[in-house]
Amino acid sequence: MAEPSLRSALTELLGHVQNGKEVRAYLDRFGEAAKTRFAIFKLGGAVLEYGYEELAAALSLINTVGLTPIVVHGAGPQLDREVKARGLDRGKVDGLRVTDDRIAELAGTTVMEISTALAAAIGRAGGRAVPLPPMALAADPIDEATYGRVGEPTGIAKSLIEDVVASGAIPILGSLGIDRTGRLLNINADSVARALAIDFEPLKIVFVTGTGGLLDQEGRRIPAINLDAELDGLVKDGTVHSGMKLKLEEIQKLLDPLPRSTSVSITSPRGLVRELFTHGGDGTLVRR
Ligand code: X2W
Repeated sequence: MAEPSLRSALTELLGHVQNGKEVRAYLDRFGEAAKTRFAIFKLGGAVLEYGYEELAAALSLINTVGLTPIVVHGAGPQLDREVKARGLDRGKVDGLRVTDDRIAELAGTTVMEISTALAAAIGRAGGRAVPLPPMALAADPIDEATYGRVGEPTGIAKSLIEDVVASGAIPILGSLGIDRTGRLLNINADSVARALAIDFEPLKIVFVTGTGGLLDQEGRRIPAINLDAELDGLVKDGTVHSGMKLKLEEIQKLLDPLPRSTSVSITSPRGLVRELFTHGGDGTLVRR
C-alpha cells in the first residue's frame, strides 16, 4: 500500500485525468515504450524552504507512471542565510555567488544536507532516491579572479546516473562539482540543469519555482508560450520584462541544442503532477 502522501498525489492525479487515459496518451506520444523517458526537474532552493513532502510525493508518483526523473536542486536562500550568519558574505556578480574557500566548504555541507533530506522524503513517500556526491559533475572554474570557486559543468557521470535509474531510484544532484585538481566548486543549479539536458535529451525539463509559472502584468498565470513566435511581441508590449525576460532567454538557450519536441514547464510543487499530465496544466508550458 502506498504511503498516505503518495496516495493523495495519486488521488489528485486520477481526479484530473479520467482513468489515467491522459497519462497514457501523454506517454505514448513519445517513442517506444522501452525507451527511458527522462524528465529533468530543477528545484530552486526557495521551494525547498517549505518542506519536501509534496515534492517527494509528486516525484515518486511521476517515477511510477513512466517518466524517469533526474532531479537537480539549488540552495540559494539557504546559502544566503548561512554565509550571512557567519559574516562571510562576499556578494554576487551577475547573479553568481562570489565563493571563497570557506563559502565553498559551506556550500558543500549545505547542498549535501538538502540532497540527503530530499532523498529521505522521497523514501517516506514510497519511492527511492540516491543523492549523488559532487564527484558526479566535472567542472572548470569560470573566472577565478572574479568569482572565486565558481564552476561551469564540463562533464557528467552519465553511467553513474544511468545505474541509479536502472535500479529504479531517482538520482538527485546538487549545485556542486569537482575540478580537475579535485577541488569542490560552487555551480549555479540552472547550469547543472542545462548540462543534464544536453547529456540526457529529456522529454521535459521542469523548473519548480515559488511563482509557479510566468505571470502577466495583472499577476495571472500565462498557461503556455511559444518562444520563437511570441517572445519578441510579449517583450515589446511590456508583458515580459526584467526577471521574467531573463528567465525566458535562459530557457531559449537551454532549448536551443535540444530536439524541438522538448518542452519546458515552470510550475509550483503543488502543480507539478497536474502540469505534467493534464491538458490545462498548472504552470507555464514553454516551447520554441
Ligand atoms: C548558487 C548555487 C545554488 C543555486 C549559489 O551559491 O547560490 C552560484 O551562485 P537556487 O536556489 O537554484 O538559486 N551558485 C555559483 O543555484 O540555488
